[in-house]
Amino acid sequence: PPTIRLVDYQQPAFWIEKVNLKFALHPTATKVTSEITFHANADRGDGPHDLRLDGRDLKLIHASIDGRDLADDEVLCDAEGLSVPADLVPQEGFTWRCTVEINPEGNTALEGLYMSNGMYCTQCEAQGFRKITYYLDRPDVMARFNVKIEGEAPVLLSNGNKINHGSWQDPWPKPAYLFALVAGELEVVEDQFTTRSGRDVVLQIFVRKGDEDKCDYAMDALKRSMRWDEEHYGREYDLDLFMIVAVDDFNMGAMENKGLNIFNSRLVLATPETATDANYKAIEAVIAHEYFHNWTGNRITCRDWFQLCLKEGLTVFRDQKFSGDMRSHSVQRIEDVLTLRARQFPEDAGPLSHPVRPEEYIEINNFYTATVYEKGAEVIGMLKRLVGDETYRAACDLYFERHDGQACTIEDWIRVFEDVSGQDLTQFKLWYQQNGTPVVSVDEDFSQGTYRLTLRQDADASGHRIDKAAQVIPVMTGFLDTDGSEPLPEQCLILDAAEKTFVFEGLTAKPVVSLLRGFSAPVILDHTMDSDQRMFLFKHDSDTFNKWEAGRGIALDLLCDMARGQLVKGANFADALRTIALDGALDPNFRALMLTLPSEDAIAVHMGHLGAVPDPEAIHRARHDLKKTIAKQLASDLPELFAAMRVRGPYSPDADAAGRRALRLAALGLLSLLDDCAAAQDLYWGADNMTEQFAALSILISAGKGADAIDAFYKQWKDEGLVLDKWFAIQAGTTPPEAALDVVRALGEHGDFNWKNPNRFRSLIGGFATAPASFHRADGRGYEFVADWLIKLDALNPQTTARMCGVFGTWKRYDKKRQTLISTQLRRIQKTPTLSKDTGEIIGKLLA
Ligand code: B3K
Ligand code: ZN
Repeated sequence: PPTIRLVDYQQPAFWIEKVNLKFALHPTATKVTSEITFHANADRGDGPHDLRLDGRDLKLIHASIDGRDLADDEVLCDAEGLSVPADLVPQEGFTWRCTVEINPEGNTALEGLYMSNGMYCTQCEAQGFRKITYYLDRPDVMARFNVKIEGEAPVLLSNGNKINHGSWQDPWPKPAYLFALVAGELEVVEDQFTTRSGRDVVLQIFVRKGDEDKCDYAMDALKRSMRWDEEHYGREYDLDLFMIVAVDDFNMGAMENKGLNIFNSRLVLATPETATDANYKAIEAVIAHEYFHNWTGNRITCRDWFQLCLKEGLTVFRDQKFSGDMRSHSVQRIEDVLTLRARQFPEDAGPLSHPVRPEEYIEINNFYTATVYEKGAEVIGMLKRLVGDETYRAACDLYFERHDGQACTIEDWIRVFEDVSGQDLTQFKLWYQQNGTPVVSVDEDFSQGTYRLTLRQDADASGHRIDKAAQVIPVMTGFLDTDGSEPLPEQCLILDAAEKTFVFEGLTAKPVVSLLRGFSAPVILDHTMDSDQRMFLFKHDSDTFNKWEAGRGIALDLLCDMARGQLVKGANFADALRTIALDGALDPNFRALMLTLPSEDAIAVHMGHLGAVPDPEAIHRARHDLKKTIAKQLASDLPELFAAMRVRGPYSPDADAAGRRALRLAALGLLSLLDDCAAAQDLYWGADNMTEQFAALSILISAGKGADAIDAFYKQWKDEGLVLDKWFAIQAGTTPPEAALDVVRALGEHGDFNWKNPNRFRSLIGGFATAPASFHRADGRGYEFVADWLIKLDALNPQTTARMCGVFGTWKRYDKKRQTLISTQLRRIQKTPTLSKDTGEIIGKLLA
């Protein structure tokens, strides 16, 4: 398959003004008739041009240009589309009509038009529209769509305004990737919203019968998102109708189709009994994310797919700030950084590393990555910090004003910031162009009242950054005296050279420096501190992020030493942790985060930084042992903490209640190491909400005491697909490593393991592959098991398969024996005769 390159971008030879689509729905033989008005692209100035349209898996029935039917030999079809020779194409403009036949039921890739549980639905981003009809399937071609749907179903939906049953008109020009169609027997939950300029908008959530009572939270989150975007970005909704549809078979989380968002049902449906606090939080974030795309993505879209971060990085940044406003900014920041470090840092340090704006791809679906999304959001955060809040808002205003209705590039985005701020952002732009995570190292010197702080930026251990130019790194910095007071105001140091020294005068003693407060840049901070310094910051830093970070640093050092077989005393740490856990002045959610030890994967990464080869089994044991040390230190406090954090009254998913539950359950996790899971058993059998029921189940399973609860849980929830996903995932992810493979093998045979459903597949296979000590078992059987499933799924669903191949992304960090076992499996996958281009690209990179 060919490599597509950013430098090769060229505008299309023709633009599209208008599209009329007619769908005659049939499960295996849907007929799609399109009437497309093309006109010449005056900017091209070359030609004459063939008409070249994208199309895949389409059966062409009939085609005409300006009413003249084209003969078979006048249309040249191939695997990627069709061409009509230039001499048959009126170059100034023409109307193309064609009818194709497609098979929604046979579409297991879930891209284009497909069926999920008897309902028709679409997924067109990035290049699914070409599986619906022949088209210029590229985001810079924006057109007005009219849609007519003929079918039996009582609900027939498409984008824009409803003209009558099955007939839709979208007044806003859009690229084909934002097209959507839904048809089926669906129930609707309705509400309304009045925009600040007085437009009444009908809000509808479509679900399967029986799920109507699970939409309250999503609806509420939608209304809060709409208000937030008005207040914080001045963005109003622009149609009279906003629809969300929940579907069970979906490759990703959700999709921002114009006026008709389609969601994985796990990100819409929630009741206290079936959804956890984490589920509620994710629903709120993703509802907001997709809604925010209406301006950052839809009204202003991407010129080409290399610019994906233009909409995704910005929209993630927006949804993170929204969640922070709804909940707690300090907790949100810690969680966002945890995600970044868990997903993006390893990606950037391994064979799948790419810049926030990639310069080449084989399959664009492989580039919906943590780098484009999460690092893309970090880049926006830095930009905002560098220009200041007011300038940021003014630049965004200018962006919306200048580029509304256009398909844009990162250059357009940077330019509004340059125009508004007067700053030259050429160097800043390197964040979009250079891959790898910068490492910032630190030197300090203090003499006669003068404190010198030298910051350096370097290549990371993976070597990706060798020979790269220095980037602009904002380092928020605080200074502490030995009594915890701050002798200097916090400041943002700008490291924009390979090395820079910052000088501070008039200090009476060497300060304890608190660097990279709030995680002000996505870098690895290499700041050698002894444990006393760390402990000092852990106790005294006024920046909650760095307070947390200091505690985490201590824990990581301890865990690494333990995993390397050293005898360590965690008592000091456990004692400091105890003070924080019991500090009623601190947010319970923050205290819960503090009590949660770094993940096994994070420990492996840290060992890598220290030059050690991680042993997944030793890490698993070390983590367990440190937990036990902490539990013992807190022994007398835990029952009380557990009881005190109980939330009385009816369940509410709000941040306060969720934070208390998080702390309560963290306490329970520790307590269960001392009381033989007695309290966890009680909670499991008495729980009245899924958050507590599921947490208790997880504790019981990881202690090897879950048998009864596992059975009961299944019986209780076997008819609730989303809860059953949890049942598969928790067993795959928390069964003790010795037993995990047998358990997932058996679950793979379970009657409810519908592996064609992406949620179910991810629950079981993904759940197992992200439990390091199970997946990386020394005999390599974990790798073999996962590879078997990936090969099987690839034949049906390349997108979900390729994404899950990422679980092998960190393979080079392990020992030679494991590396050999993994590469054997990767080669086996690669040899699959029918291997998809999606999976082929990822495996090729992993093996390169
Ligand atoms: N834009 C979609 C993602 C599409 C993924 C295509 N493989 C959802 C989102 O980011 O909001
Ligand atoms: Zn998005």
